[in-house]
Amino acid sequence: TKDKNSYHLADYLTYEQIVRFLDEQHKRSPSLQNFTSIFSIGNTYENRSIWTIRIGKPSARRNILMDCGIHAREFISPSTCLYMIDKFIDEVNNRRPSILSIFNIYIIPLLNPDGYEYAQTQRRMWRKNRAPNNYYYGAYSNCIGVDLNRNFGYHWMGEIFFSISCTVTVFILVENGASANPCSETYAGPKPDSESETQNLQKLISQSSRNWDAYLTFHSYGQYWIYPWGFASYMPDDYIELKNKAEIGSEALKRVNGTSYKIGSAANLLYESAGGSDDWAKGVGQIKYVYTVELRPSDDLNDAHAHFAFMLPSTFIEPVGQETYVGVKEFLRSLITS
Ligand code: ING
Ligand code: ZN
Repeated sequence: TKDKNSYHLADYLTYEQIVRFLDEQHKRSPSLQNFTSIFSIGNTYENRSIWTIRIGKPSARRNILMDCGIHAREFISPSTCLYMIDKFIDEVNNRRPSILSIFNIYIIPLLNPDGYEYAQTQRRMWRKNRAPNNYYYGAYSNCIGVDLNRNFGYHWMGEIFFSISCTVTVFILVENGASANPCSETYAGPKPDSESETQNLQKLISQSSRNWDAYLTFHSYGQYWIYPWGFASYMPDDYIELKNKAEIGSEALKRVNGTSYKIGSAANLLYESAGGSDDWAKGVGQIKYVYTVELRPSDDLNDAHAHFAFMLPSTFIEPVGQETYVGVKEFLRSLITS
């Protein structure tokens, strides 16, 4: 029989193909259409809709949020969200929606479509969004784009920035993972929460009556399952619980293809950097289980696939999607009893 998944597994999709894919997924079983809904959380700078799909039984009371594609060049991230959407809808169609009778799962497969489109058509290594940084937008540069994962307003640009207003401090913080220079890859924006992509995600998290059990944001690469904080090297009070659940997820993930993940806080495992969506989701959004998942490949140069970095060939879409889906599902299962 024809593989109904071949359409999206063969290659990395364009924004337009992703929109069509979501629509097709929603229409897959007309009799179960109230299990899914599609809506836009708002527009990007270039006026693209940021599409979101909800999957879950109408009676499901708890809510999970996942996003992909905050960074343009990390193509394996949106493809993994699409893979998971397909698999969660399979569960609905096969009438074994155990997890989906408890959780509504909201998935935003591409938070930064402007950057993604640009990376696909113009410059493969583009990371930021595509907002201009000119006078009218509160910045003074011809360089384009804000790093959305430095723009979130929880300890934005580092906490010391606000408590001690001194040029030297600012300079040190610039070295610390978020930049005040619009030409930098990690430009944090003219002010916290300045970008429409940032604001739209924040609105979904906080302006609704929903409360969220977990927020997972998918990036690449490195094979890390990361919990907060990114802005400082100390841990959240409940980090033991966050660590335990990350272990459950990553161990299940590993059983699929042998892919191993490292677990730790962002600042300890990678580098200190303020303004991430994960820190905001925990610090302001008050979501308990918050993770940044850095997908394949590994960044360990002894690993045969490390050299692919952001350019992971499309043959990896399926194995990465498959193992990530299993890991996420086990993680979600572990939340049911708690
Ligand atoms: N890595 C993340 C980044 O935004 C990170 C790492 C995660 C930093 C969480 C801060 C908080 O730099 C990639 N690959 O984007
Ligand atoms: Zn990233």
